[in-house]
Amino acid sequence: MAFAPNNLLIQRRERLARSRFYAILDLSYLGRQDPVQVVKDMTAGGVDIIQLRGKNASEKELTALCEKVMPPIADAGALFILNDHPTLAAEIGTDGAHIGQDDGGIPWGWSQLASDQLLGVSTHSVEQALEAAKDEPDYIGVGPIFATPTKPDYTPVGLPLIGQVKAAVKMPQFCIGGVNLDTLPQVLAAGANRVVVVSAILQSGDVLNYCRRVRALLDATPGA
Ligand code: TZP
Ligand code: MG
Repeated sequence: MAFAPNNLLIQRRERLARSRFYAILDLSYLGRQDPVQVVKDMTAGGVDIIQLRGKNASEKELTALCEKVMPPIADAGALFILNDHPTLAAEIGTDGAHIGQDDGGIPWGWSQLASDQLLGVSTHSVEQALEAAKDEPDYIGVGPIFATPTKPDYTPVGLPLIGQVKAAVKMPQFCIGGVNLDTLPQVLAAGANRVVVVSAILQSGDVLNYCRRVRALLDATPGA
């Protein structure tokens, strides 16, 4: 970023640097679950960052949902990121926004956000990670590691990309796509330090217990 980081941005970056467990409140998996209870269970279960992802939701719906889930997330000391809508994220005052490769680019993302907000970007190859690194987002997503119904149009990148991206760029990287309790040991063994879990949590039937078990596996594998 071109300007000097302010205190809130520094604090958010410090919290991001300590974060290893990122969960997504993806509205396509929420069903009849209460979003406020879900985020409370996620944070009680050890989630560090929660993203709201509502591909079919209007800005009005997203705003209303943010207003509901932000207080319990903040009370629990977790970070809250809005997917796809940095302009709205700035209006609402989230901790940050996440954009994909087709969303207008990292400089555009920064231009929409307030100076104290975080920006993350999805990457799907070493080349994209290196390209993203030039614009210094706060973190990157790396994946989808495995095939996933949450992103059905994407070809899985496979476990080897984890080590390749880790060697290529230094910013925090969150491995995503098909990460669940069964696959997490392989993802960690491949060198991942930070992971994102979506459908496995929301389809588990017990968000608190599922998150606790993911957290326990992460804690048993010290971050590199
Ligand atoms: N970006 C890459 S894979 C993915 C996103 C948003 C979805 C991951 O979801 P799941 O259900 O944890 O496989
Ligand atoms: Mg997007």
